[in-house]
Amino acid sequence: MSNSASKQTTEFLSAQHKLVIGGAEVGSASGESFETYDPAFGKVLASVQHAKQADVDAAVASAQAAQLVWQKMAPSERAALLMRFADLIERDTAWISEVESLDSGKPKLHIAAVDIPLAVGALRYNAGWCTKLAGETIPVSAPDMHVYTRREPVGVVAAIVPWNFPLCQACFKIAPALAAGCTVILKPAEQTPLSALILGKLALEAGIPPGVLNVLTGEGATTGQALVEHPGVAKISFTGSEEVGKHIARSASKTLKHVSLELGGKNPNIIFADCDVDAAASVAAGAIFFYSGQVCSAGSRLMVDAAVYDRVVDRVVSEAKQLKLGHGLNADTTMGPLISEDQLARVNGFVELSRKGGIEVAIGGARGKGDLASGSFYEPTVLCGADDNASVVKEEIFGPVLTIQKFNSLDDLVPRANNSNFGLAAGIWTRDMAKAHAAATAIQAGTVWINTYNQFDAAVGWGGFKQSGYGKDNGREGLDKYLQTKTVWVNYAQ
Ligand code: TXE
Repeated sequence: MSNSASKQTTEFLSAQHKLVIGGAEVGSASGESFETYDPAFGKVLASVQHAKQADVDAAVASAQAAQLVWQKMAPSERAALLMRFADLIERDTAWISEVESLDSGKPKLHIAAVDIPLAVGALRYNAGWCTKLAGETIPVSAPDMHVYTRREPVGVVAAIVPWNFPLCQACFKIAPALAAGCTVILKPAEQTPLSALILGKLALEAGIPPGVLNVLTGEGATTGQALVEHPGVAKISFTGSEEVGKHIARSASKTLKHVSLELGGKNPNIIFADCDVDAAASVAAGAIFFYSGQVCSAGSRLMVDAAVYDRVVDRVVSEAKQLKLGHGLNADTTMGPLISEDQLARVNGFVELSRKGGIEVAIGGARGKGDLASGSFYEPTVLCGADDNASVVKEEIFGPVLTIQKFNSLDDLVPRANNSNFGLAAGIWTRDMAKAHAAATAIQAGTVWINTYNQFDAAVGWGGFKQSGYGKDNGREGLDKYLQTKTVWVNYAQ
């Protein structure tokens, strides 16, 4: 562990980490555990429990029991508890950011500035909904009938989250689920289990009743799969890979669970010649290199009007040169390591394939040098001249690798921008608002940013089209998926 970690972080890491089930911290029934690493240099951070079927059974039973209490609690009281939960996360921003940085590799300062405010914002936004989950009355043809609807929680939710935004992805799912009156079993990624355990404890400190938020650390194929198959789980809310998302949809269909999937993206970021080109190019660099490109919304395909192509390439390359690769706890680090050596090998594999295919590497294309050479660091990389069917243009690399391509007109651009199985997000840069809206309408993506990129807000739905998945996180739509509607018919002539 880095020397710059605080006392609180050091104490947390050296504590015994257990599962959170029914308000208690318990060891796994099998006694099995696994280690989590600082991805920078692979140093062991902590050992956590490996939850298996018996632990999943216990967590589901506790969530089902707590469901009755939570669902019946006065909505204003539920709201107050979610607000308190948010306050506690905010209170602990400094050391939670350190733990999350050590576990995920991302810069501590980014976590404090981005991840934690998004997590806290999700809880506060959804707290506001607790008191507003109204049904409706429906006029019907039959005489003397009063028909009304109730918005009820779907039941126990399994929130399965990835390693790239462990804390805030968890809150994007926990917050609306709890606001809707559901209880939750949170399964963090095996690479980043620590912040989920902190969330489990803070929820209890906030006064959220035991069993309402349970945390099971473990692997996807065991813990995750057991949750997906468990008949007591009503809904799976998943963010992760396309492959696992499809597998979960198939498995969950056996017990007809509700499923929402946020899978990856290969997002076009489009620069027209009539925009503020330098500003666009500078944001475009941030759009790919933020968290080393391990972001589903990464602007990984930069498509540039031929008239300003050279200028944009120069500017993006110069932005890449200014990034400071380093350990996430260092205050001057602007880009941390990749999550693992495996991820680095995958990213480098794409780049090597491009090199062999004659694609120009304008900058980067190698692992970090000097002191960083023994860690999972990868240089910010810009590839120019790839054709539309190159694997680096088609596939989600999940690393700091940007392709820059030219286009000649809106008509040329749109089919190429849409030439992807994914449809998560897109960026459009132009001062011509008619063109901006025409492009926004034509692009197949769940989110389109115009003259900006990577904007998120708890009030705004987030989720993809096509094979980027279905169901939104955040916003009203993000809440609706944790609710089901019951219709009640009353014969008032009786
Ligand atoms: O994802 P997985 P991985 C993409 C990105 C990345 C690739 C692989 O391209 O390179 O996926 O990442 C749990 N039943 N994204 O392997 O395996 C797992 O334990 C239930 C994009 O890390 O999908 C973890 O908690 N759960 C993405 C979560 O699924 C299972 C973010 C994600 O892991 C399971 C992450 C199973 N059978 C990766 N198997 C995004 N949309 O942001 C695994 N899991």
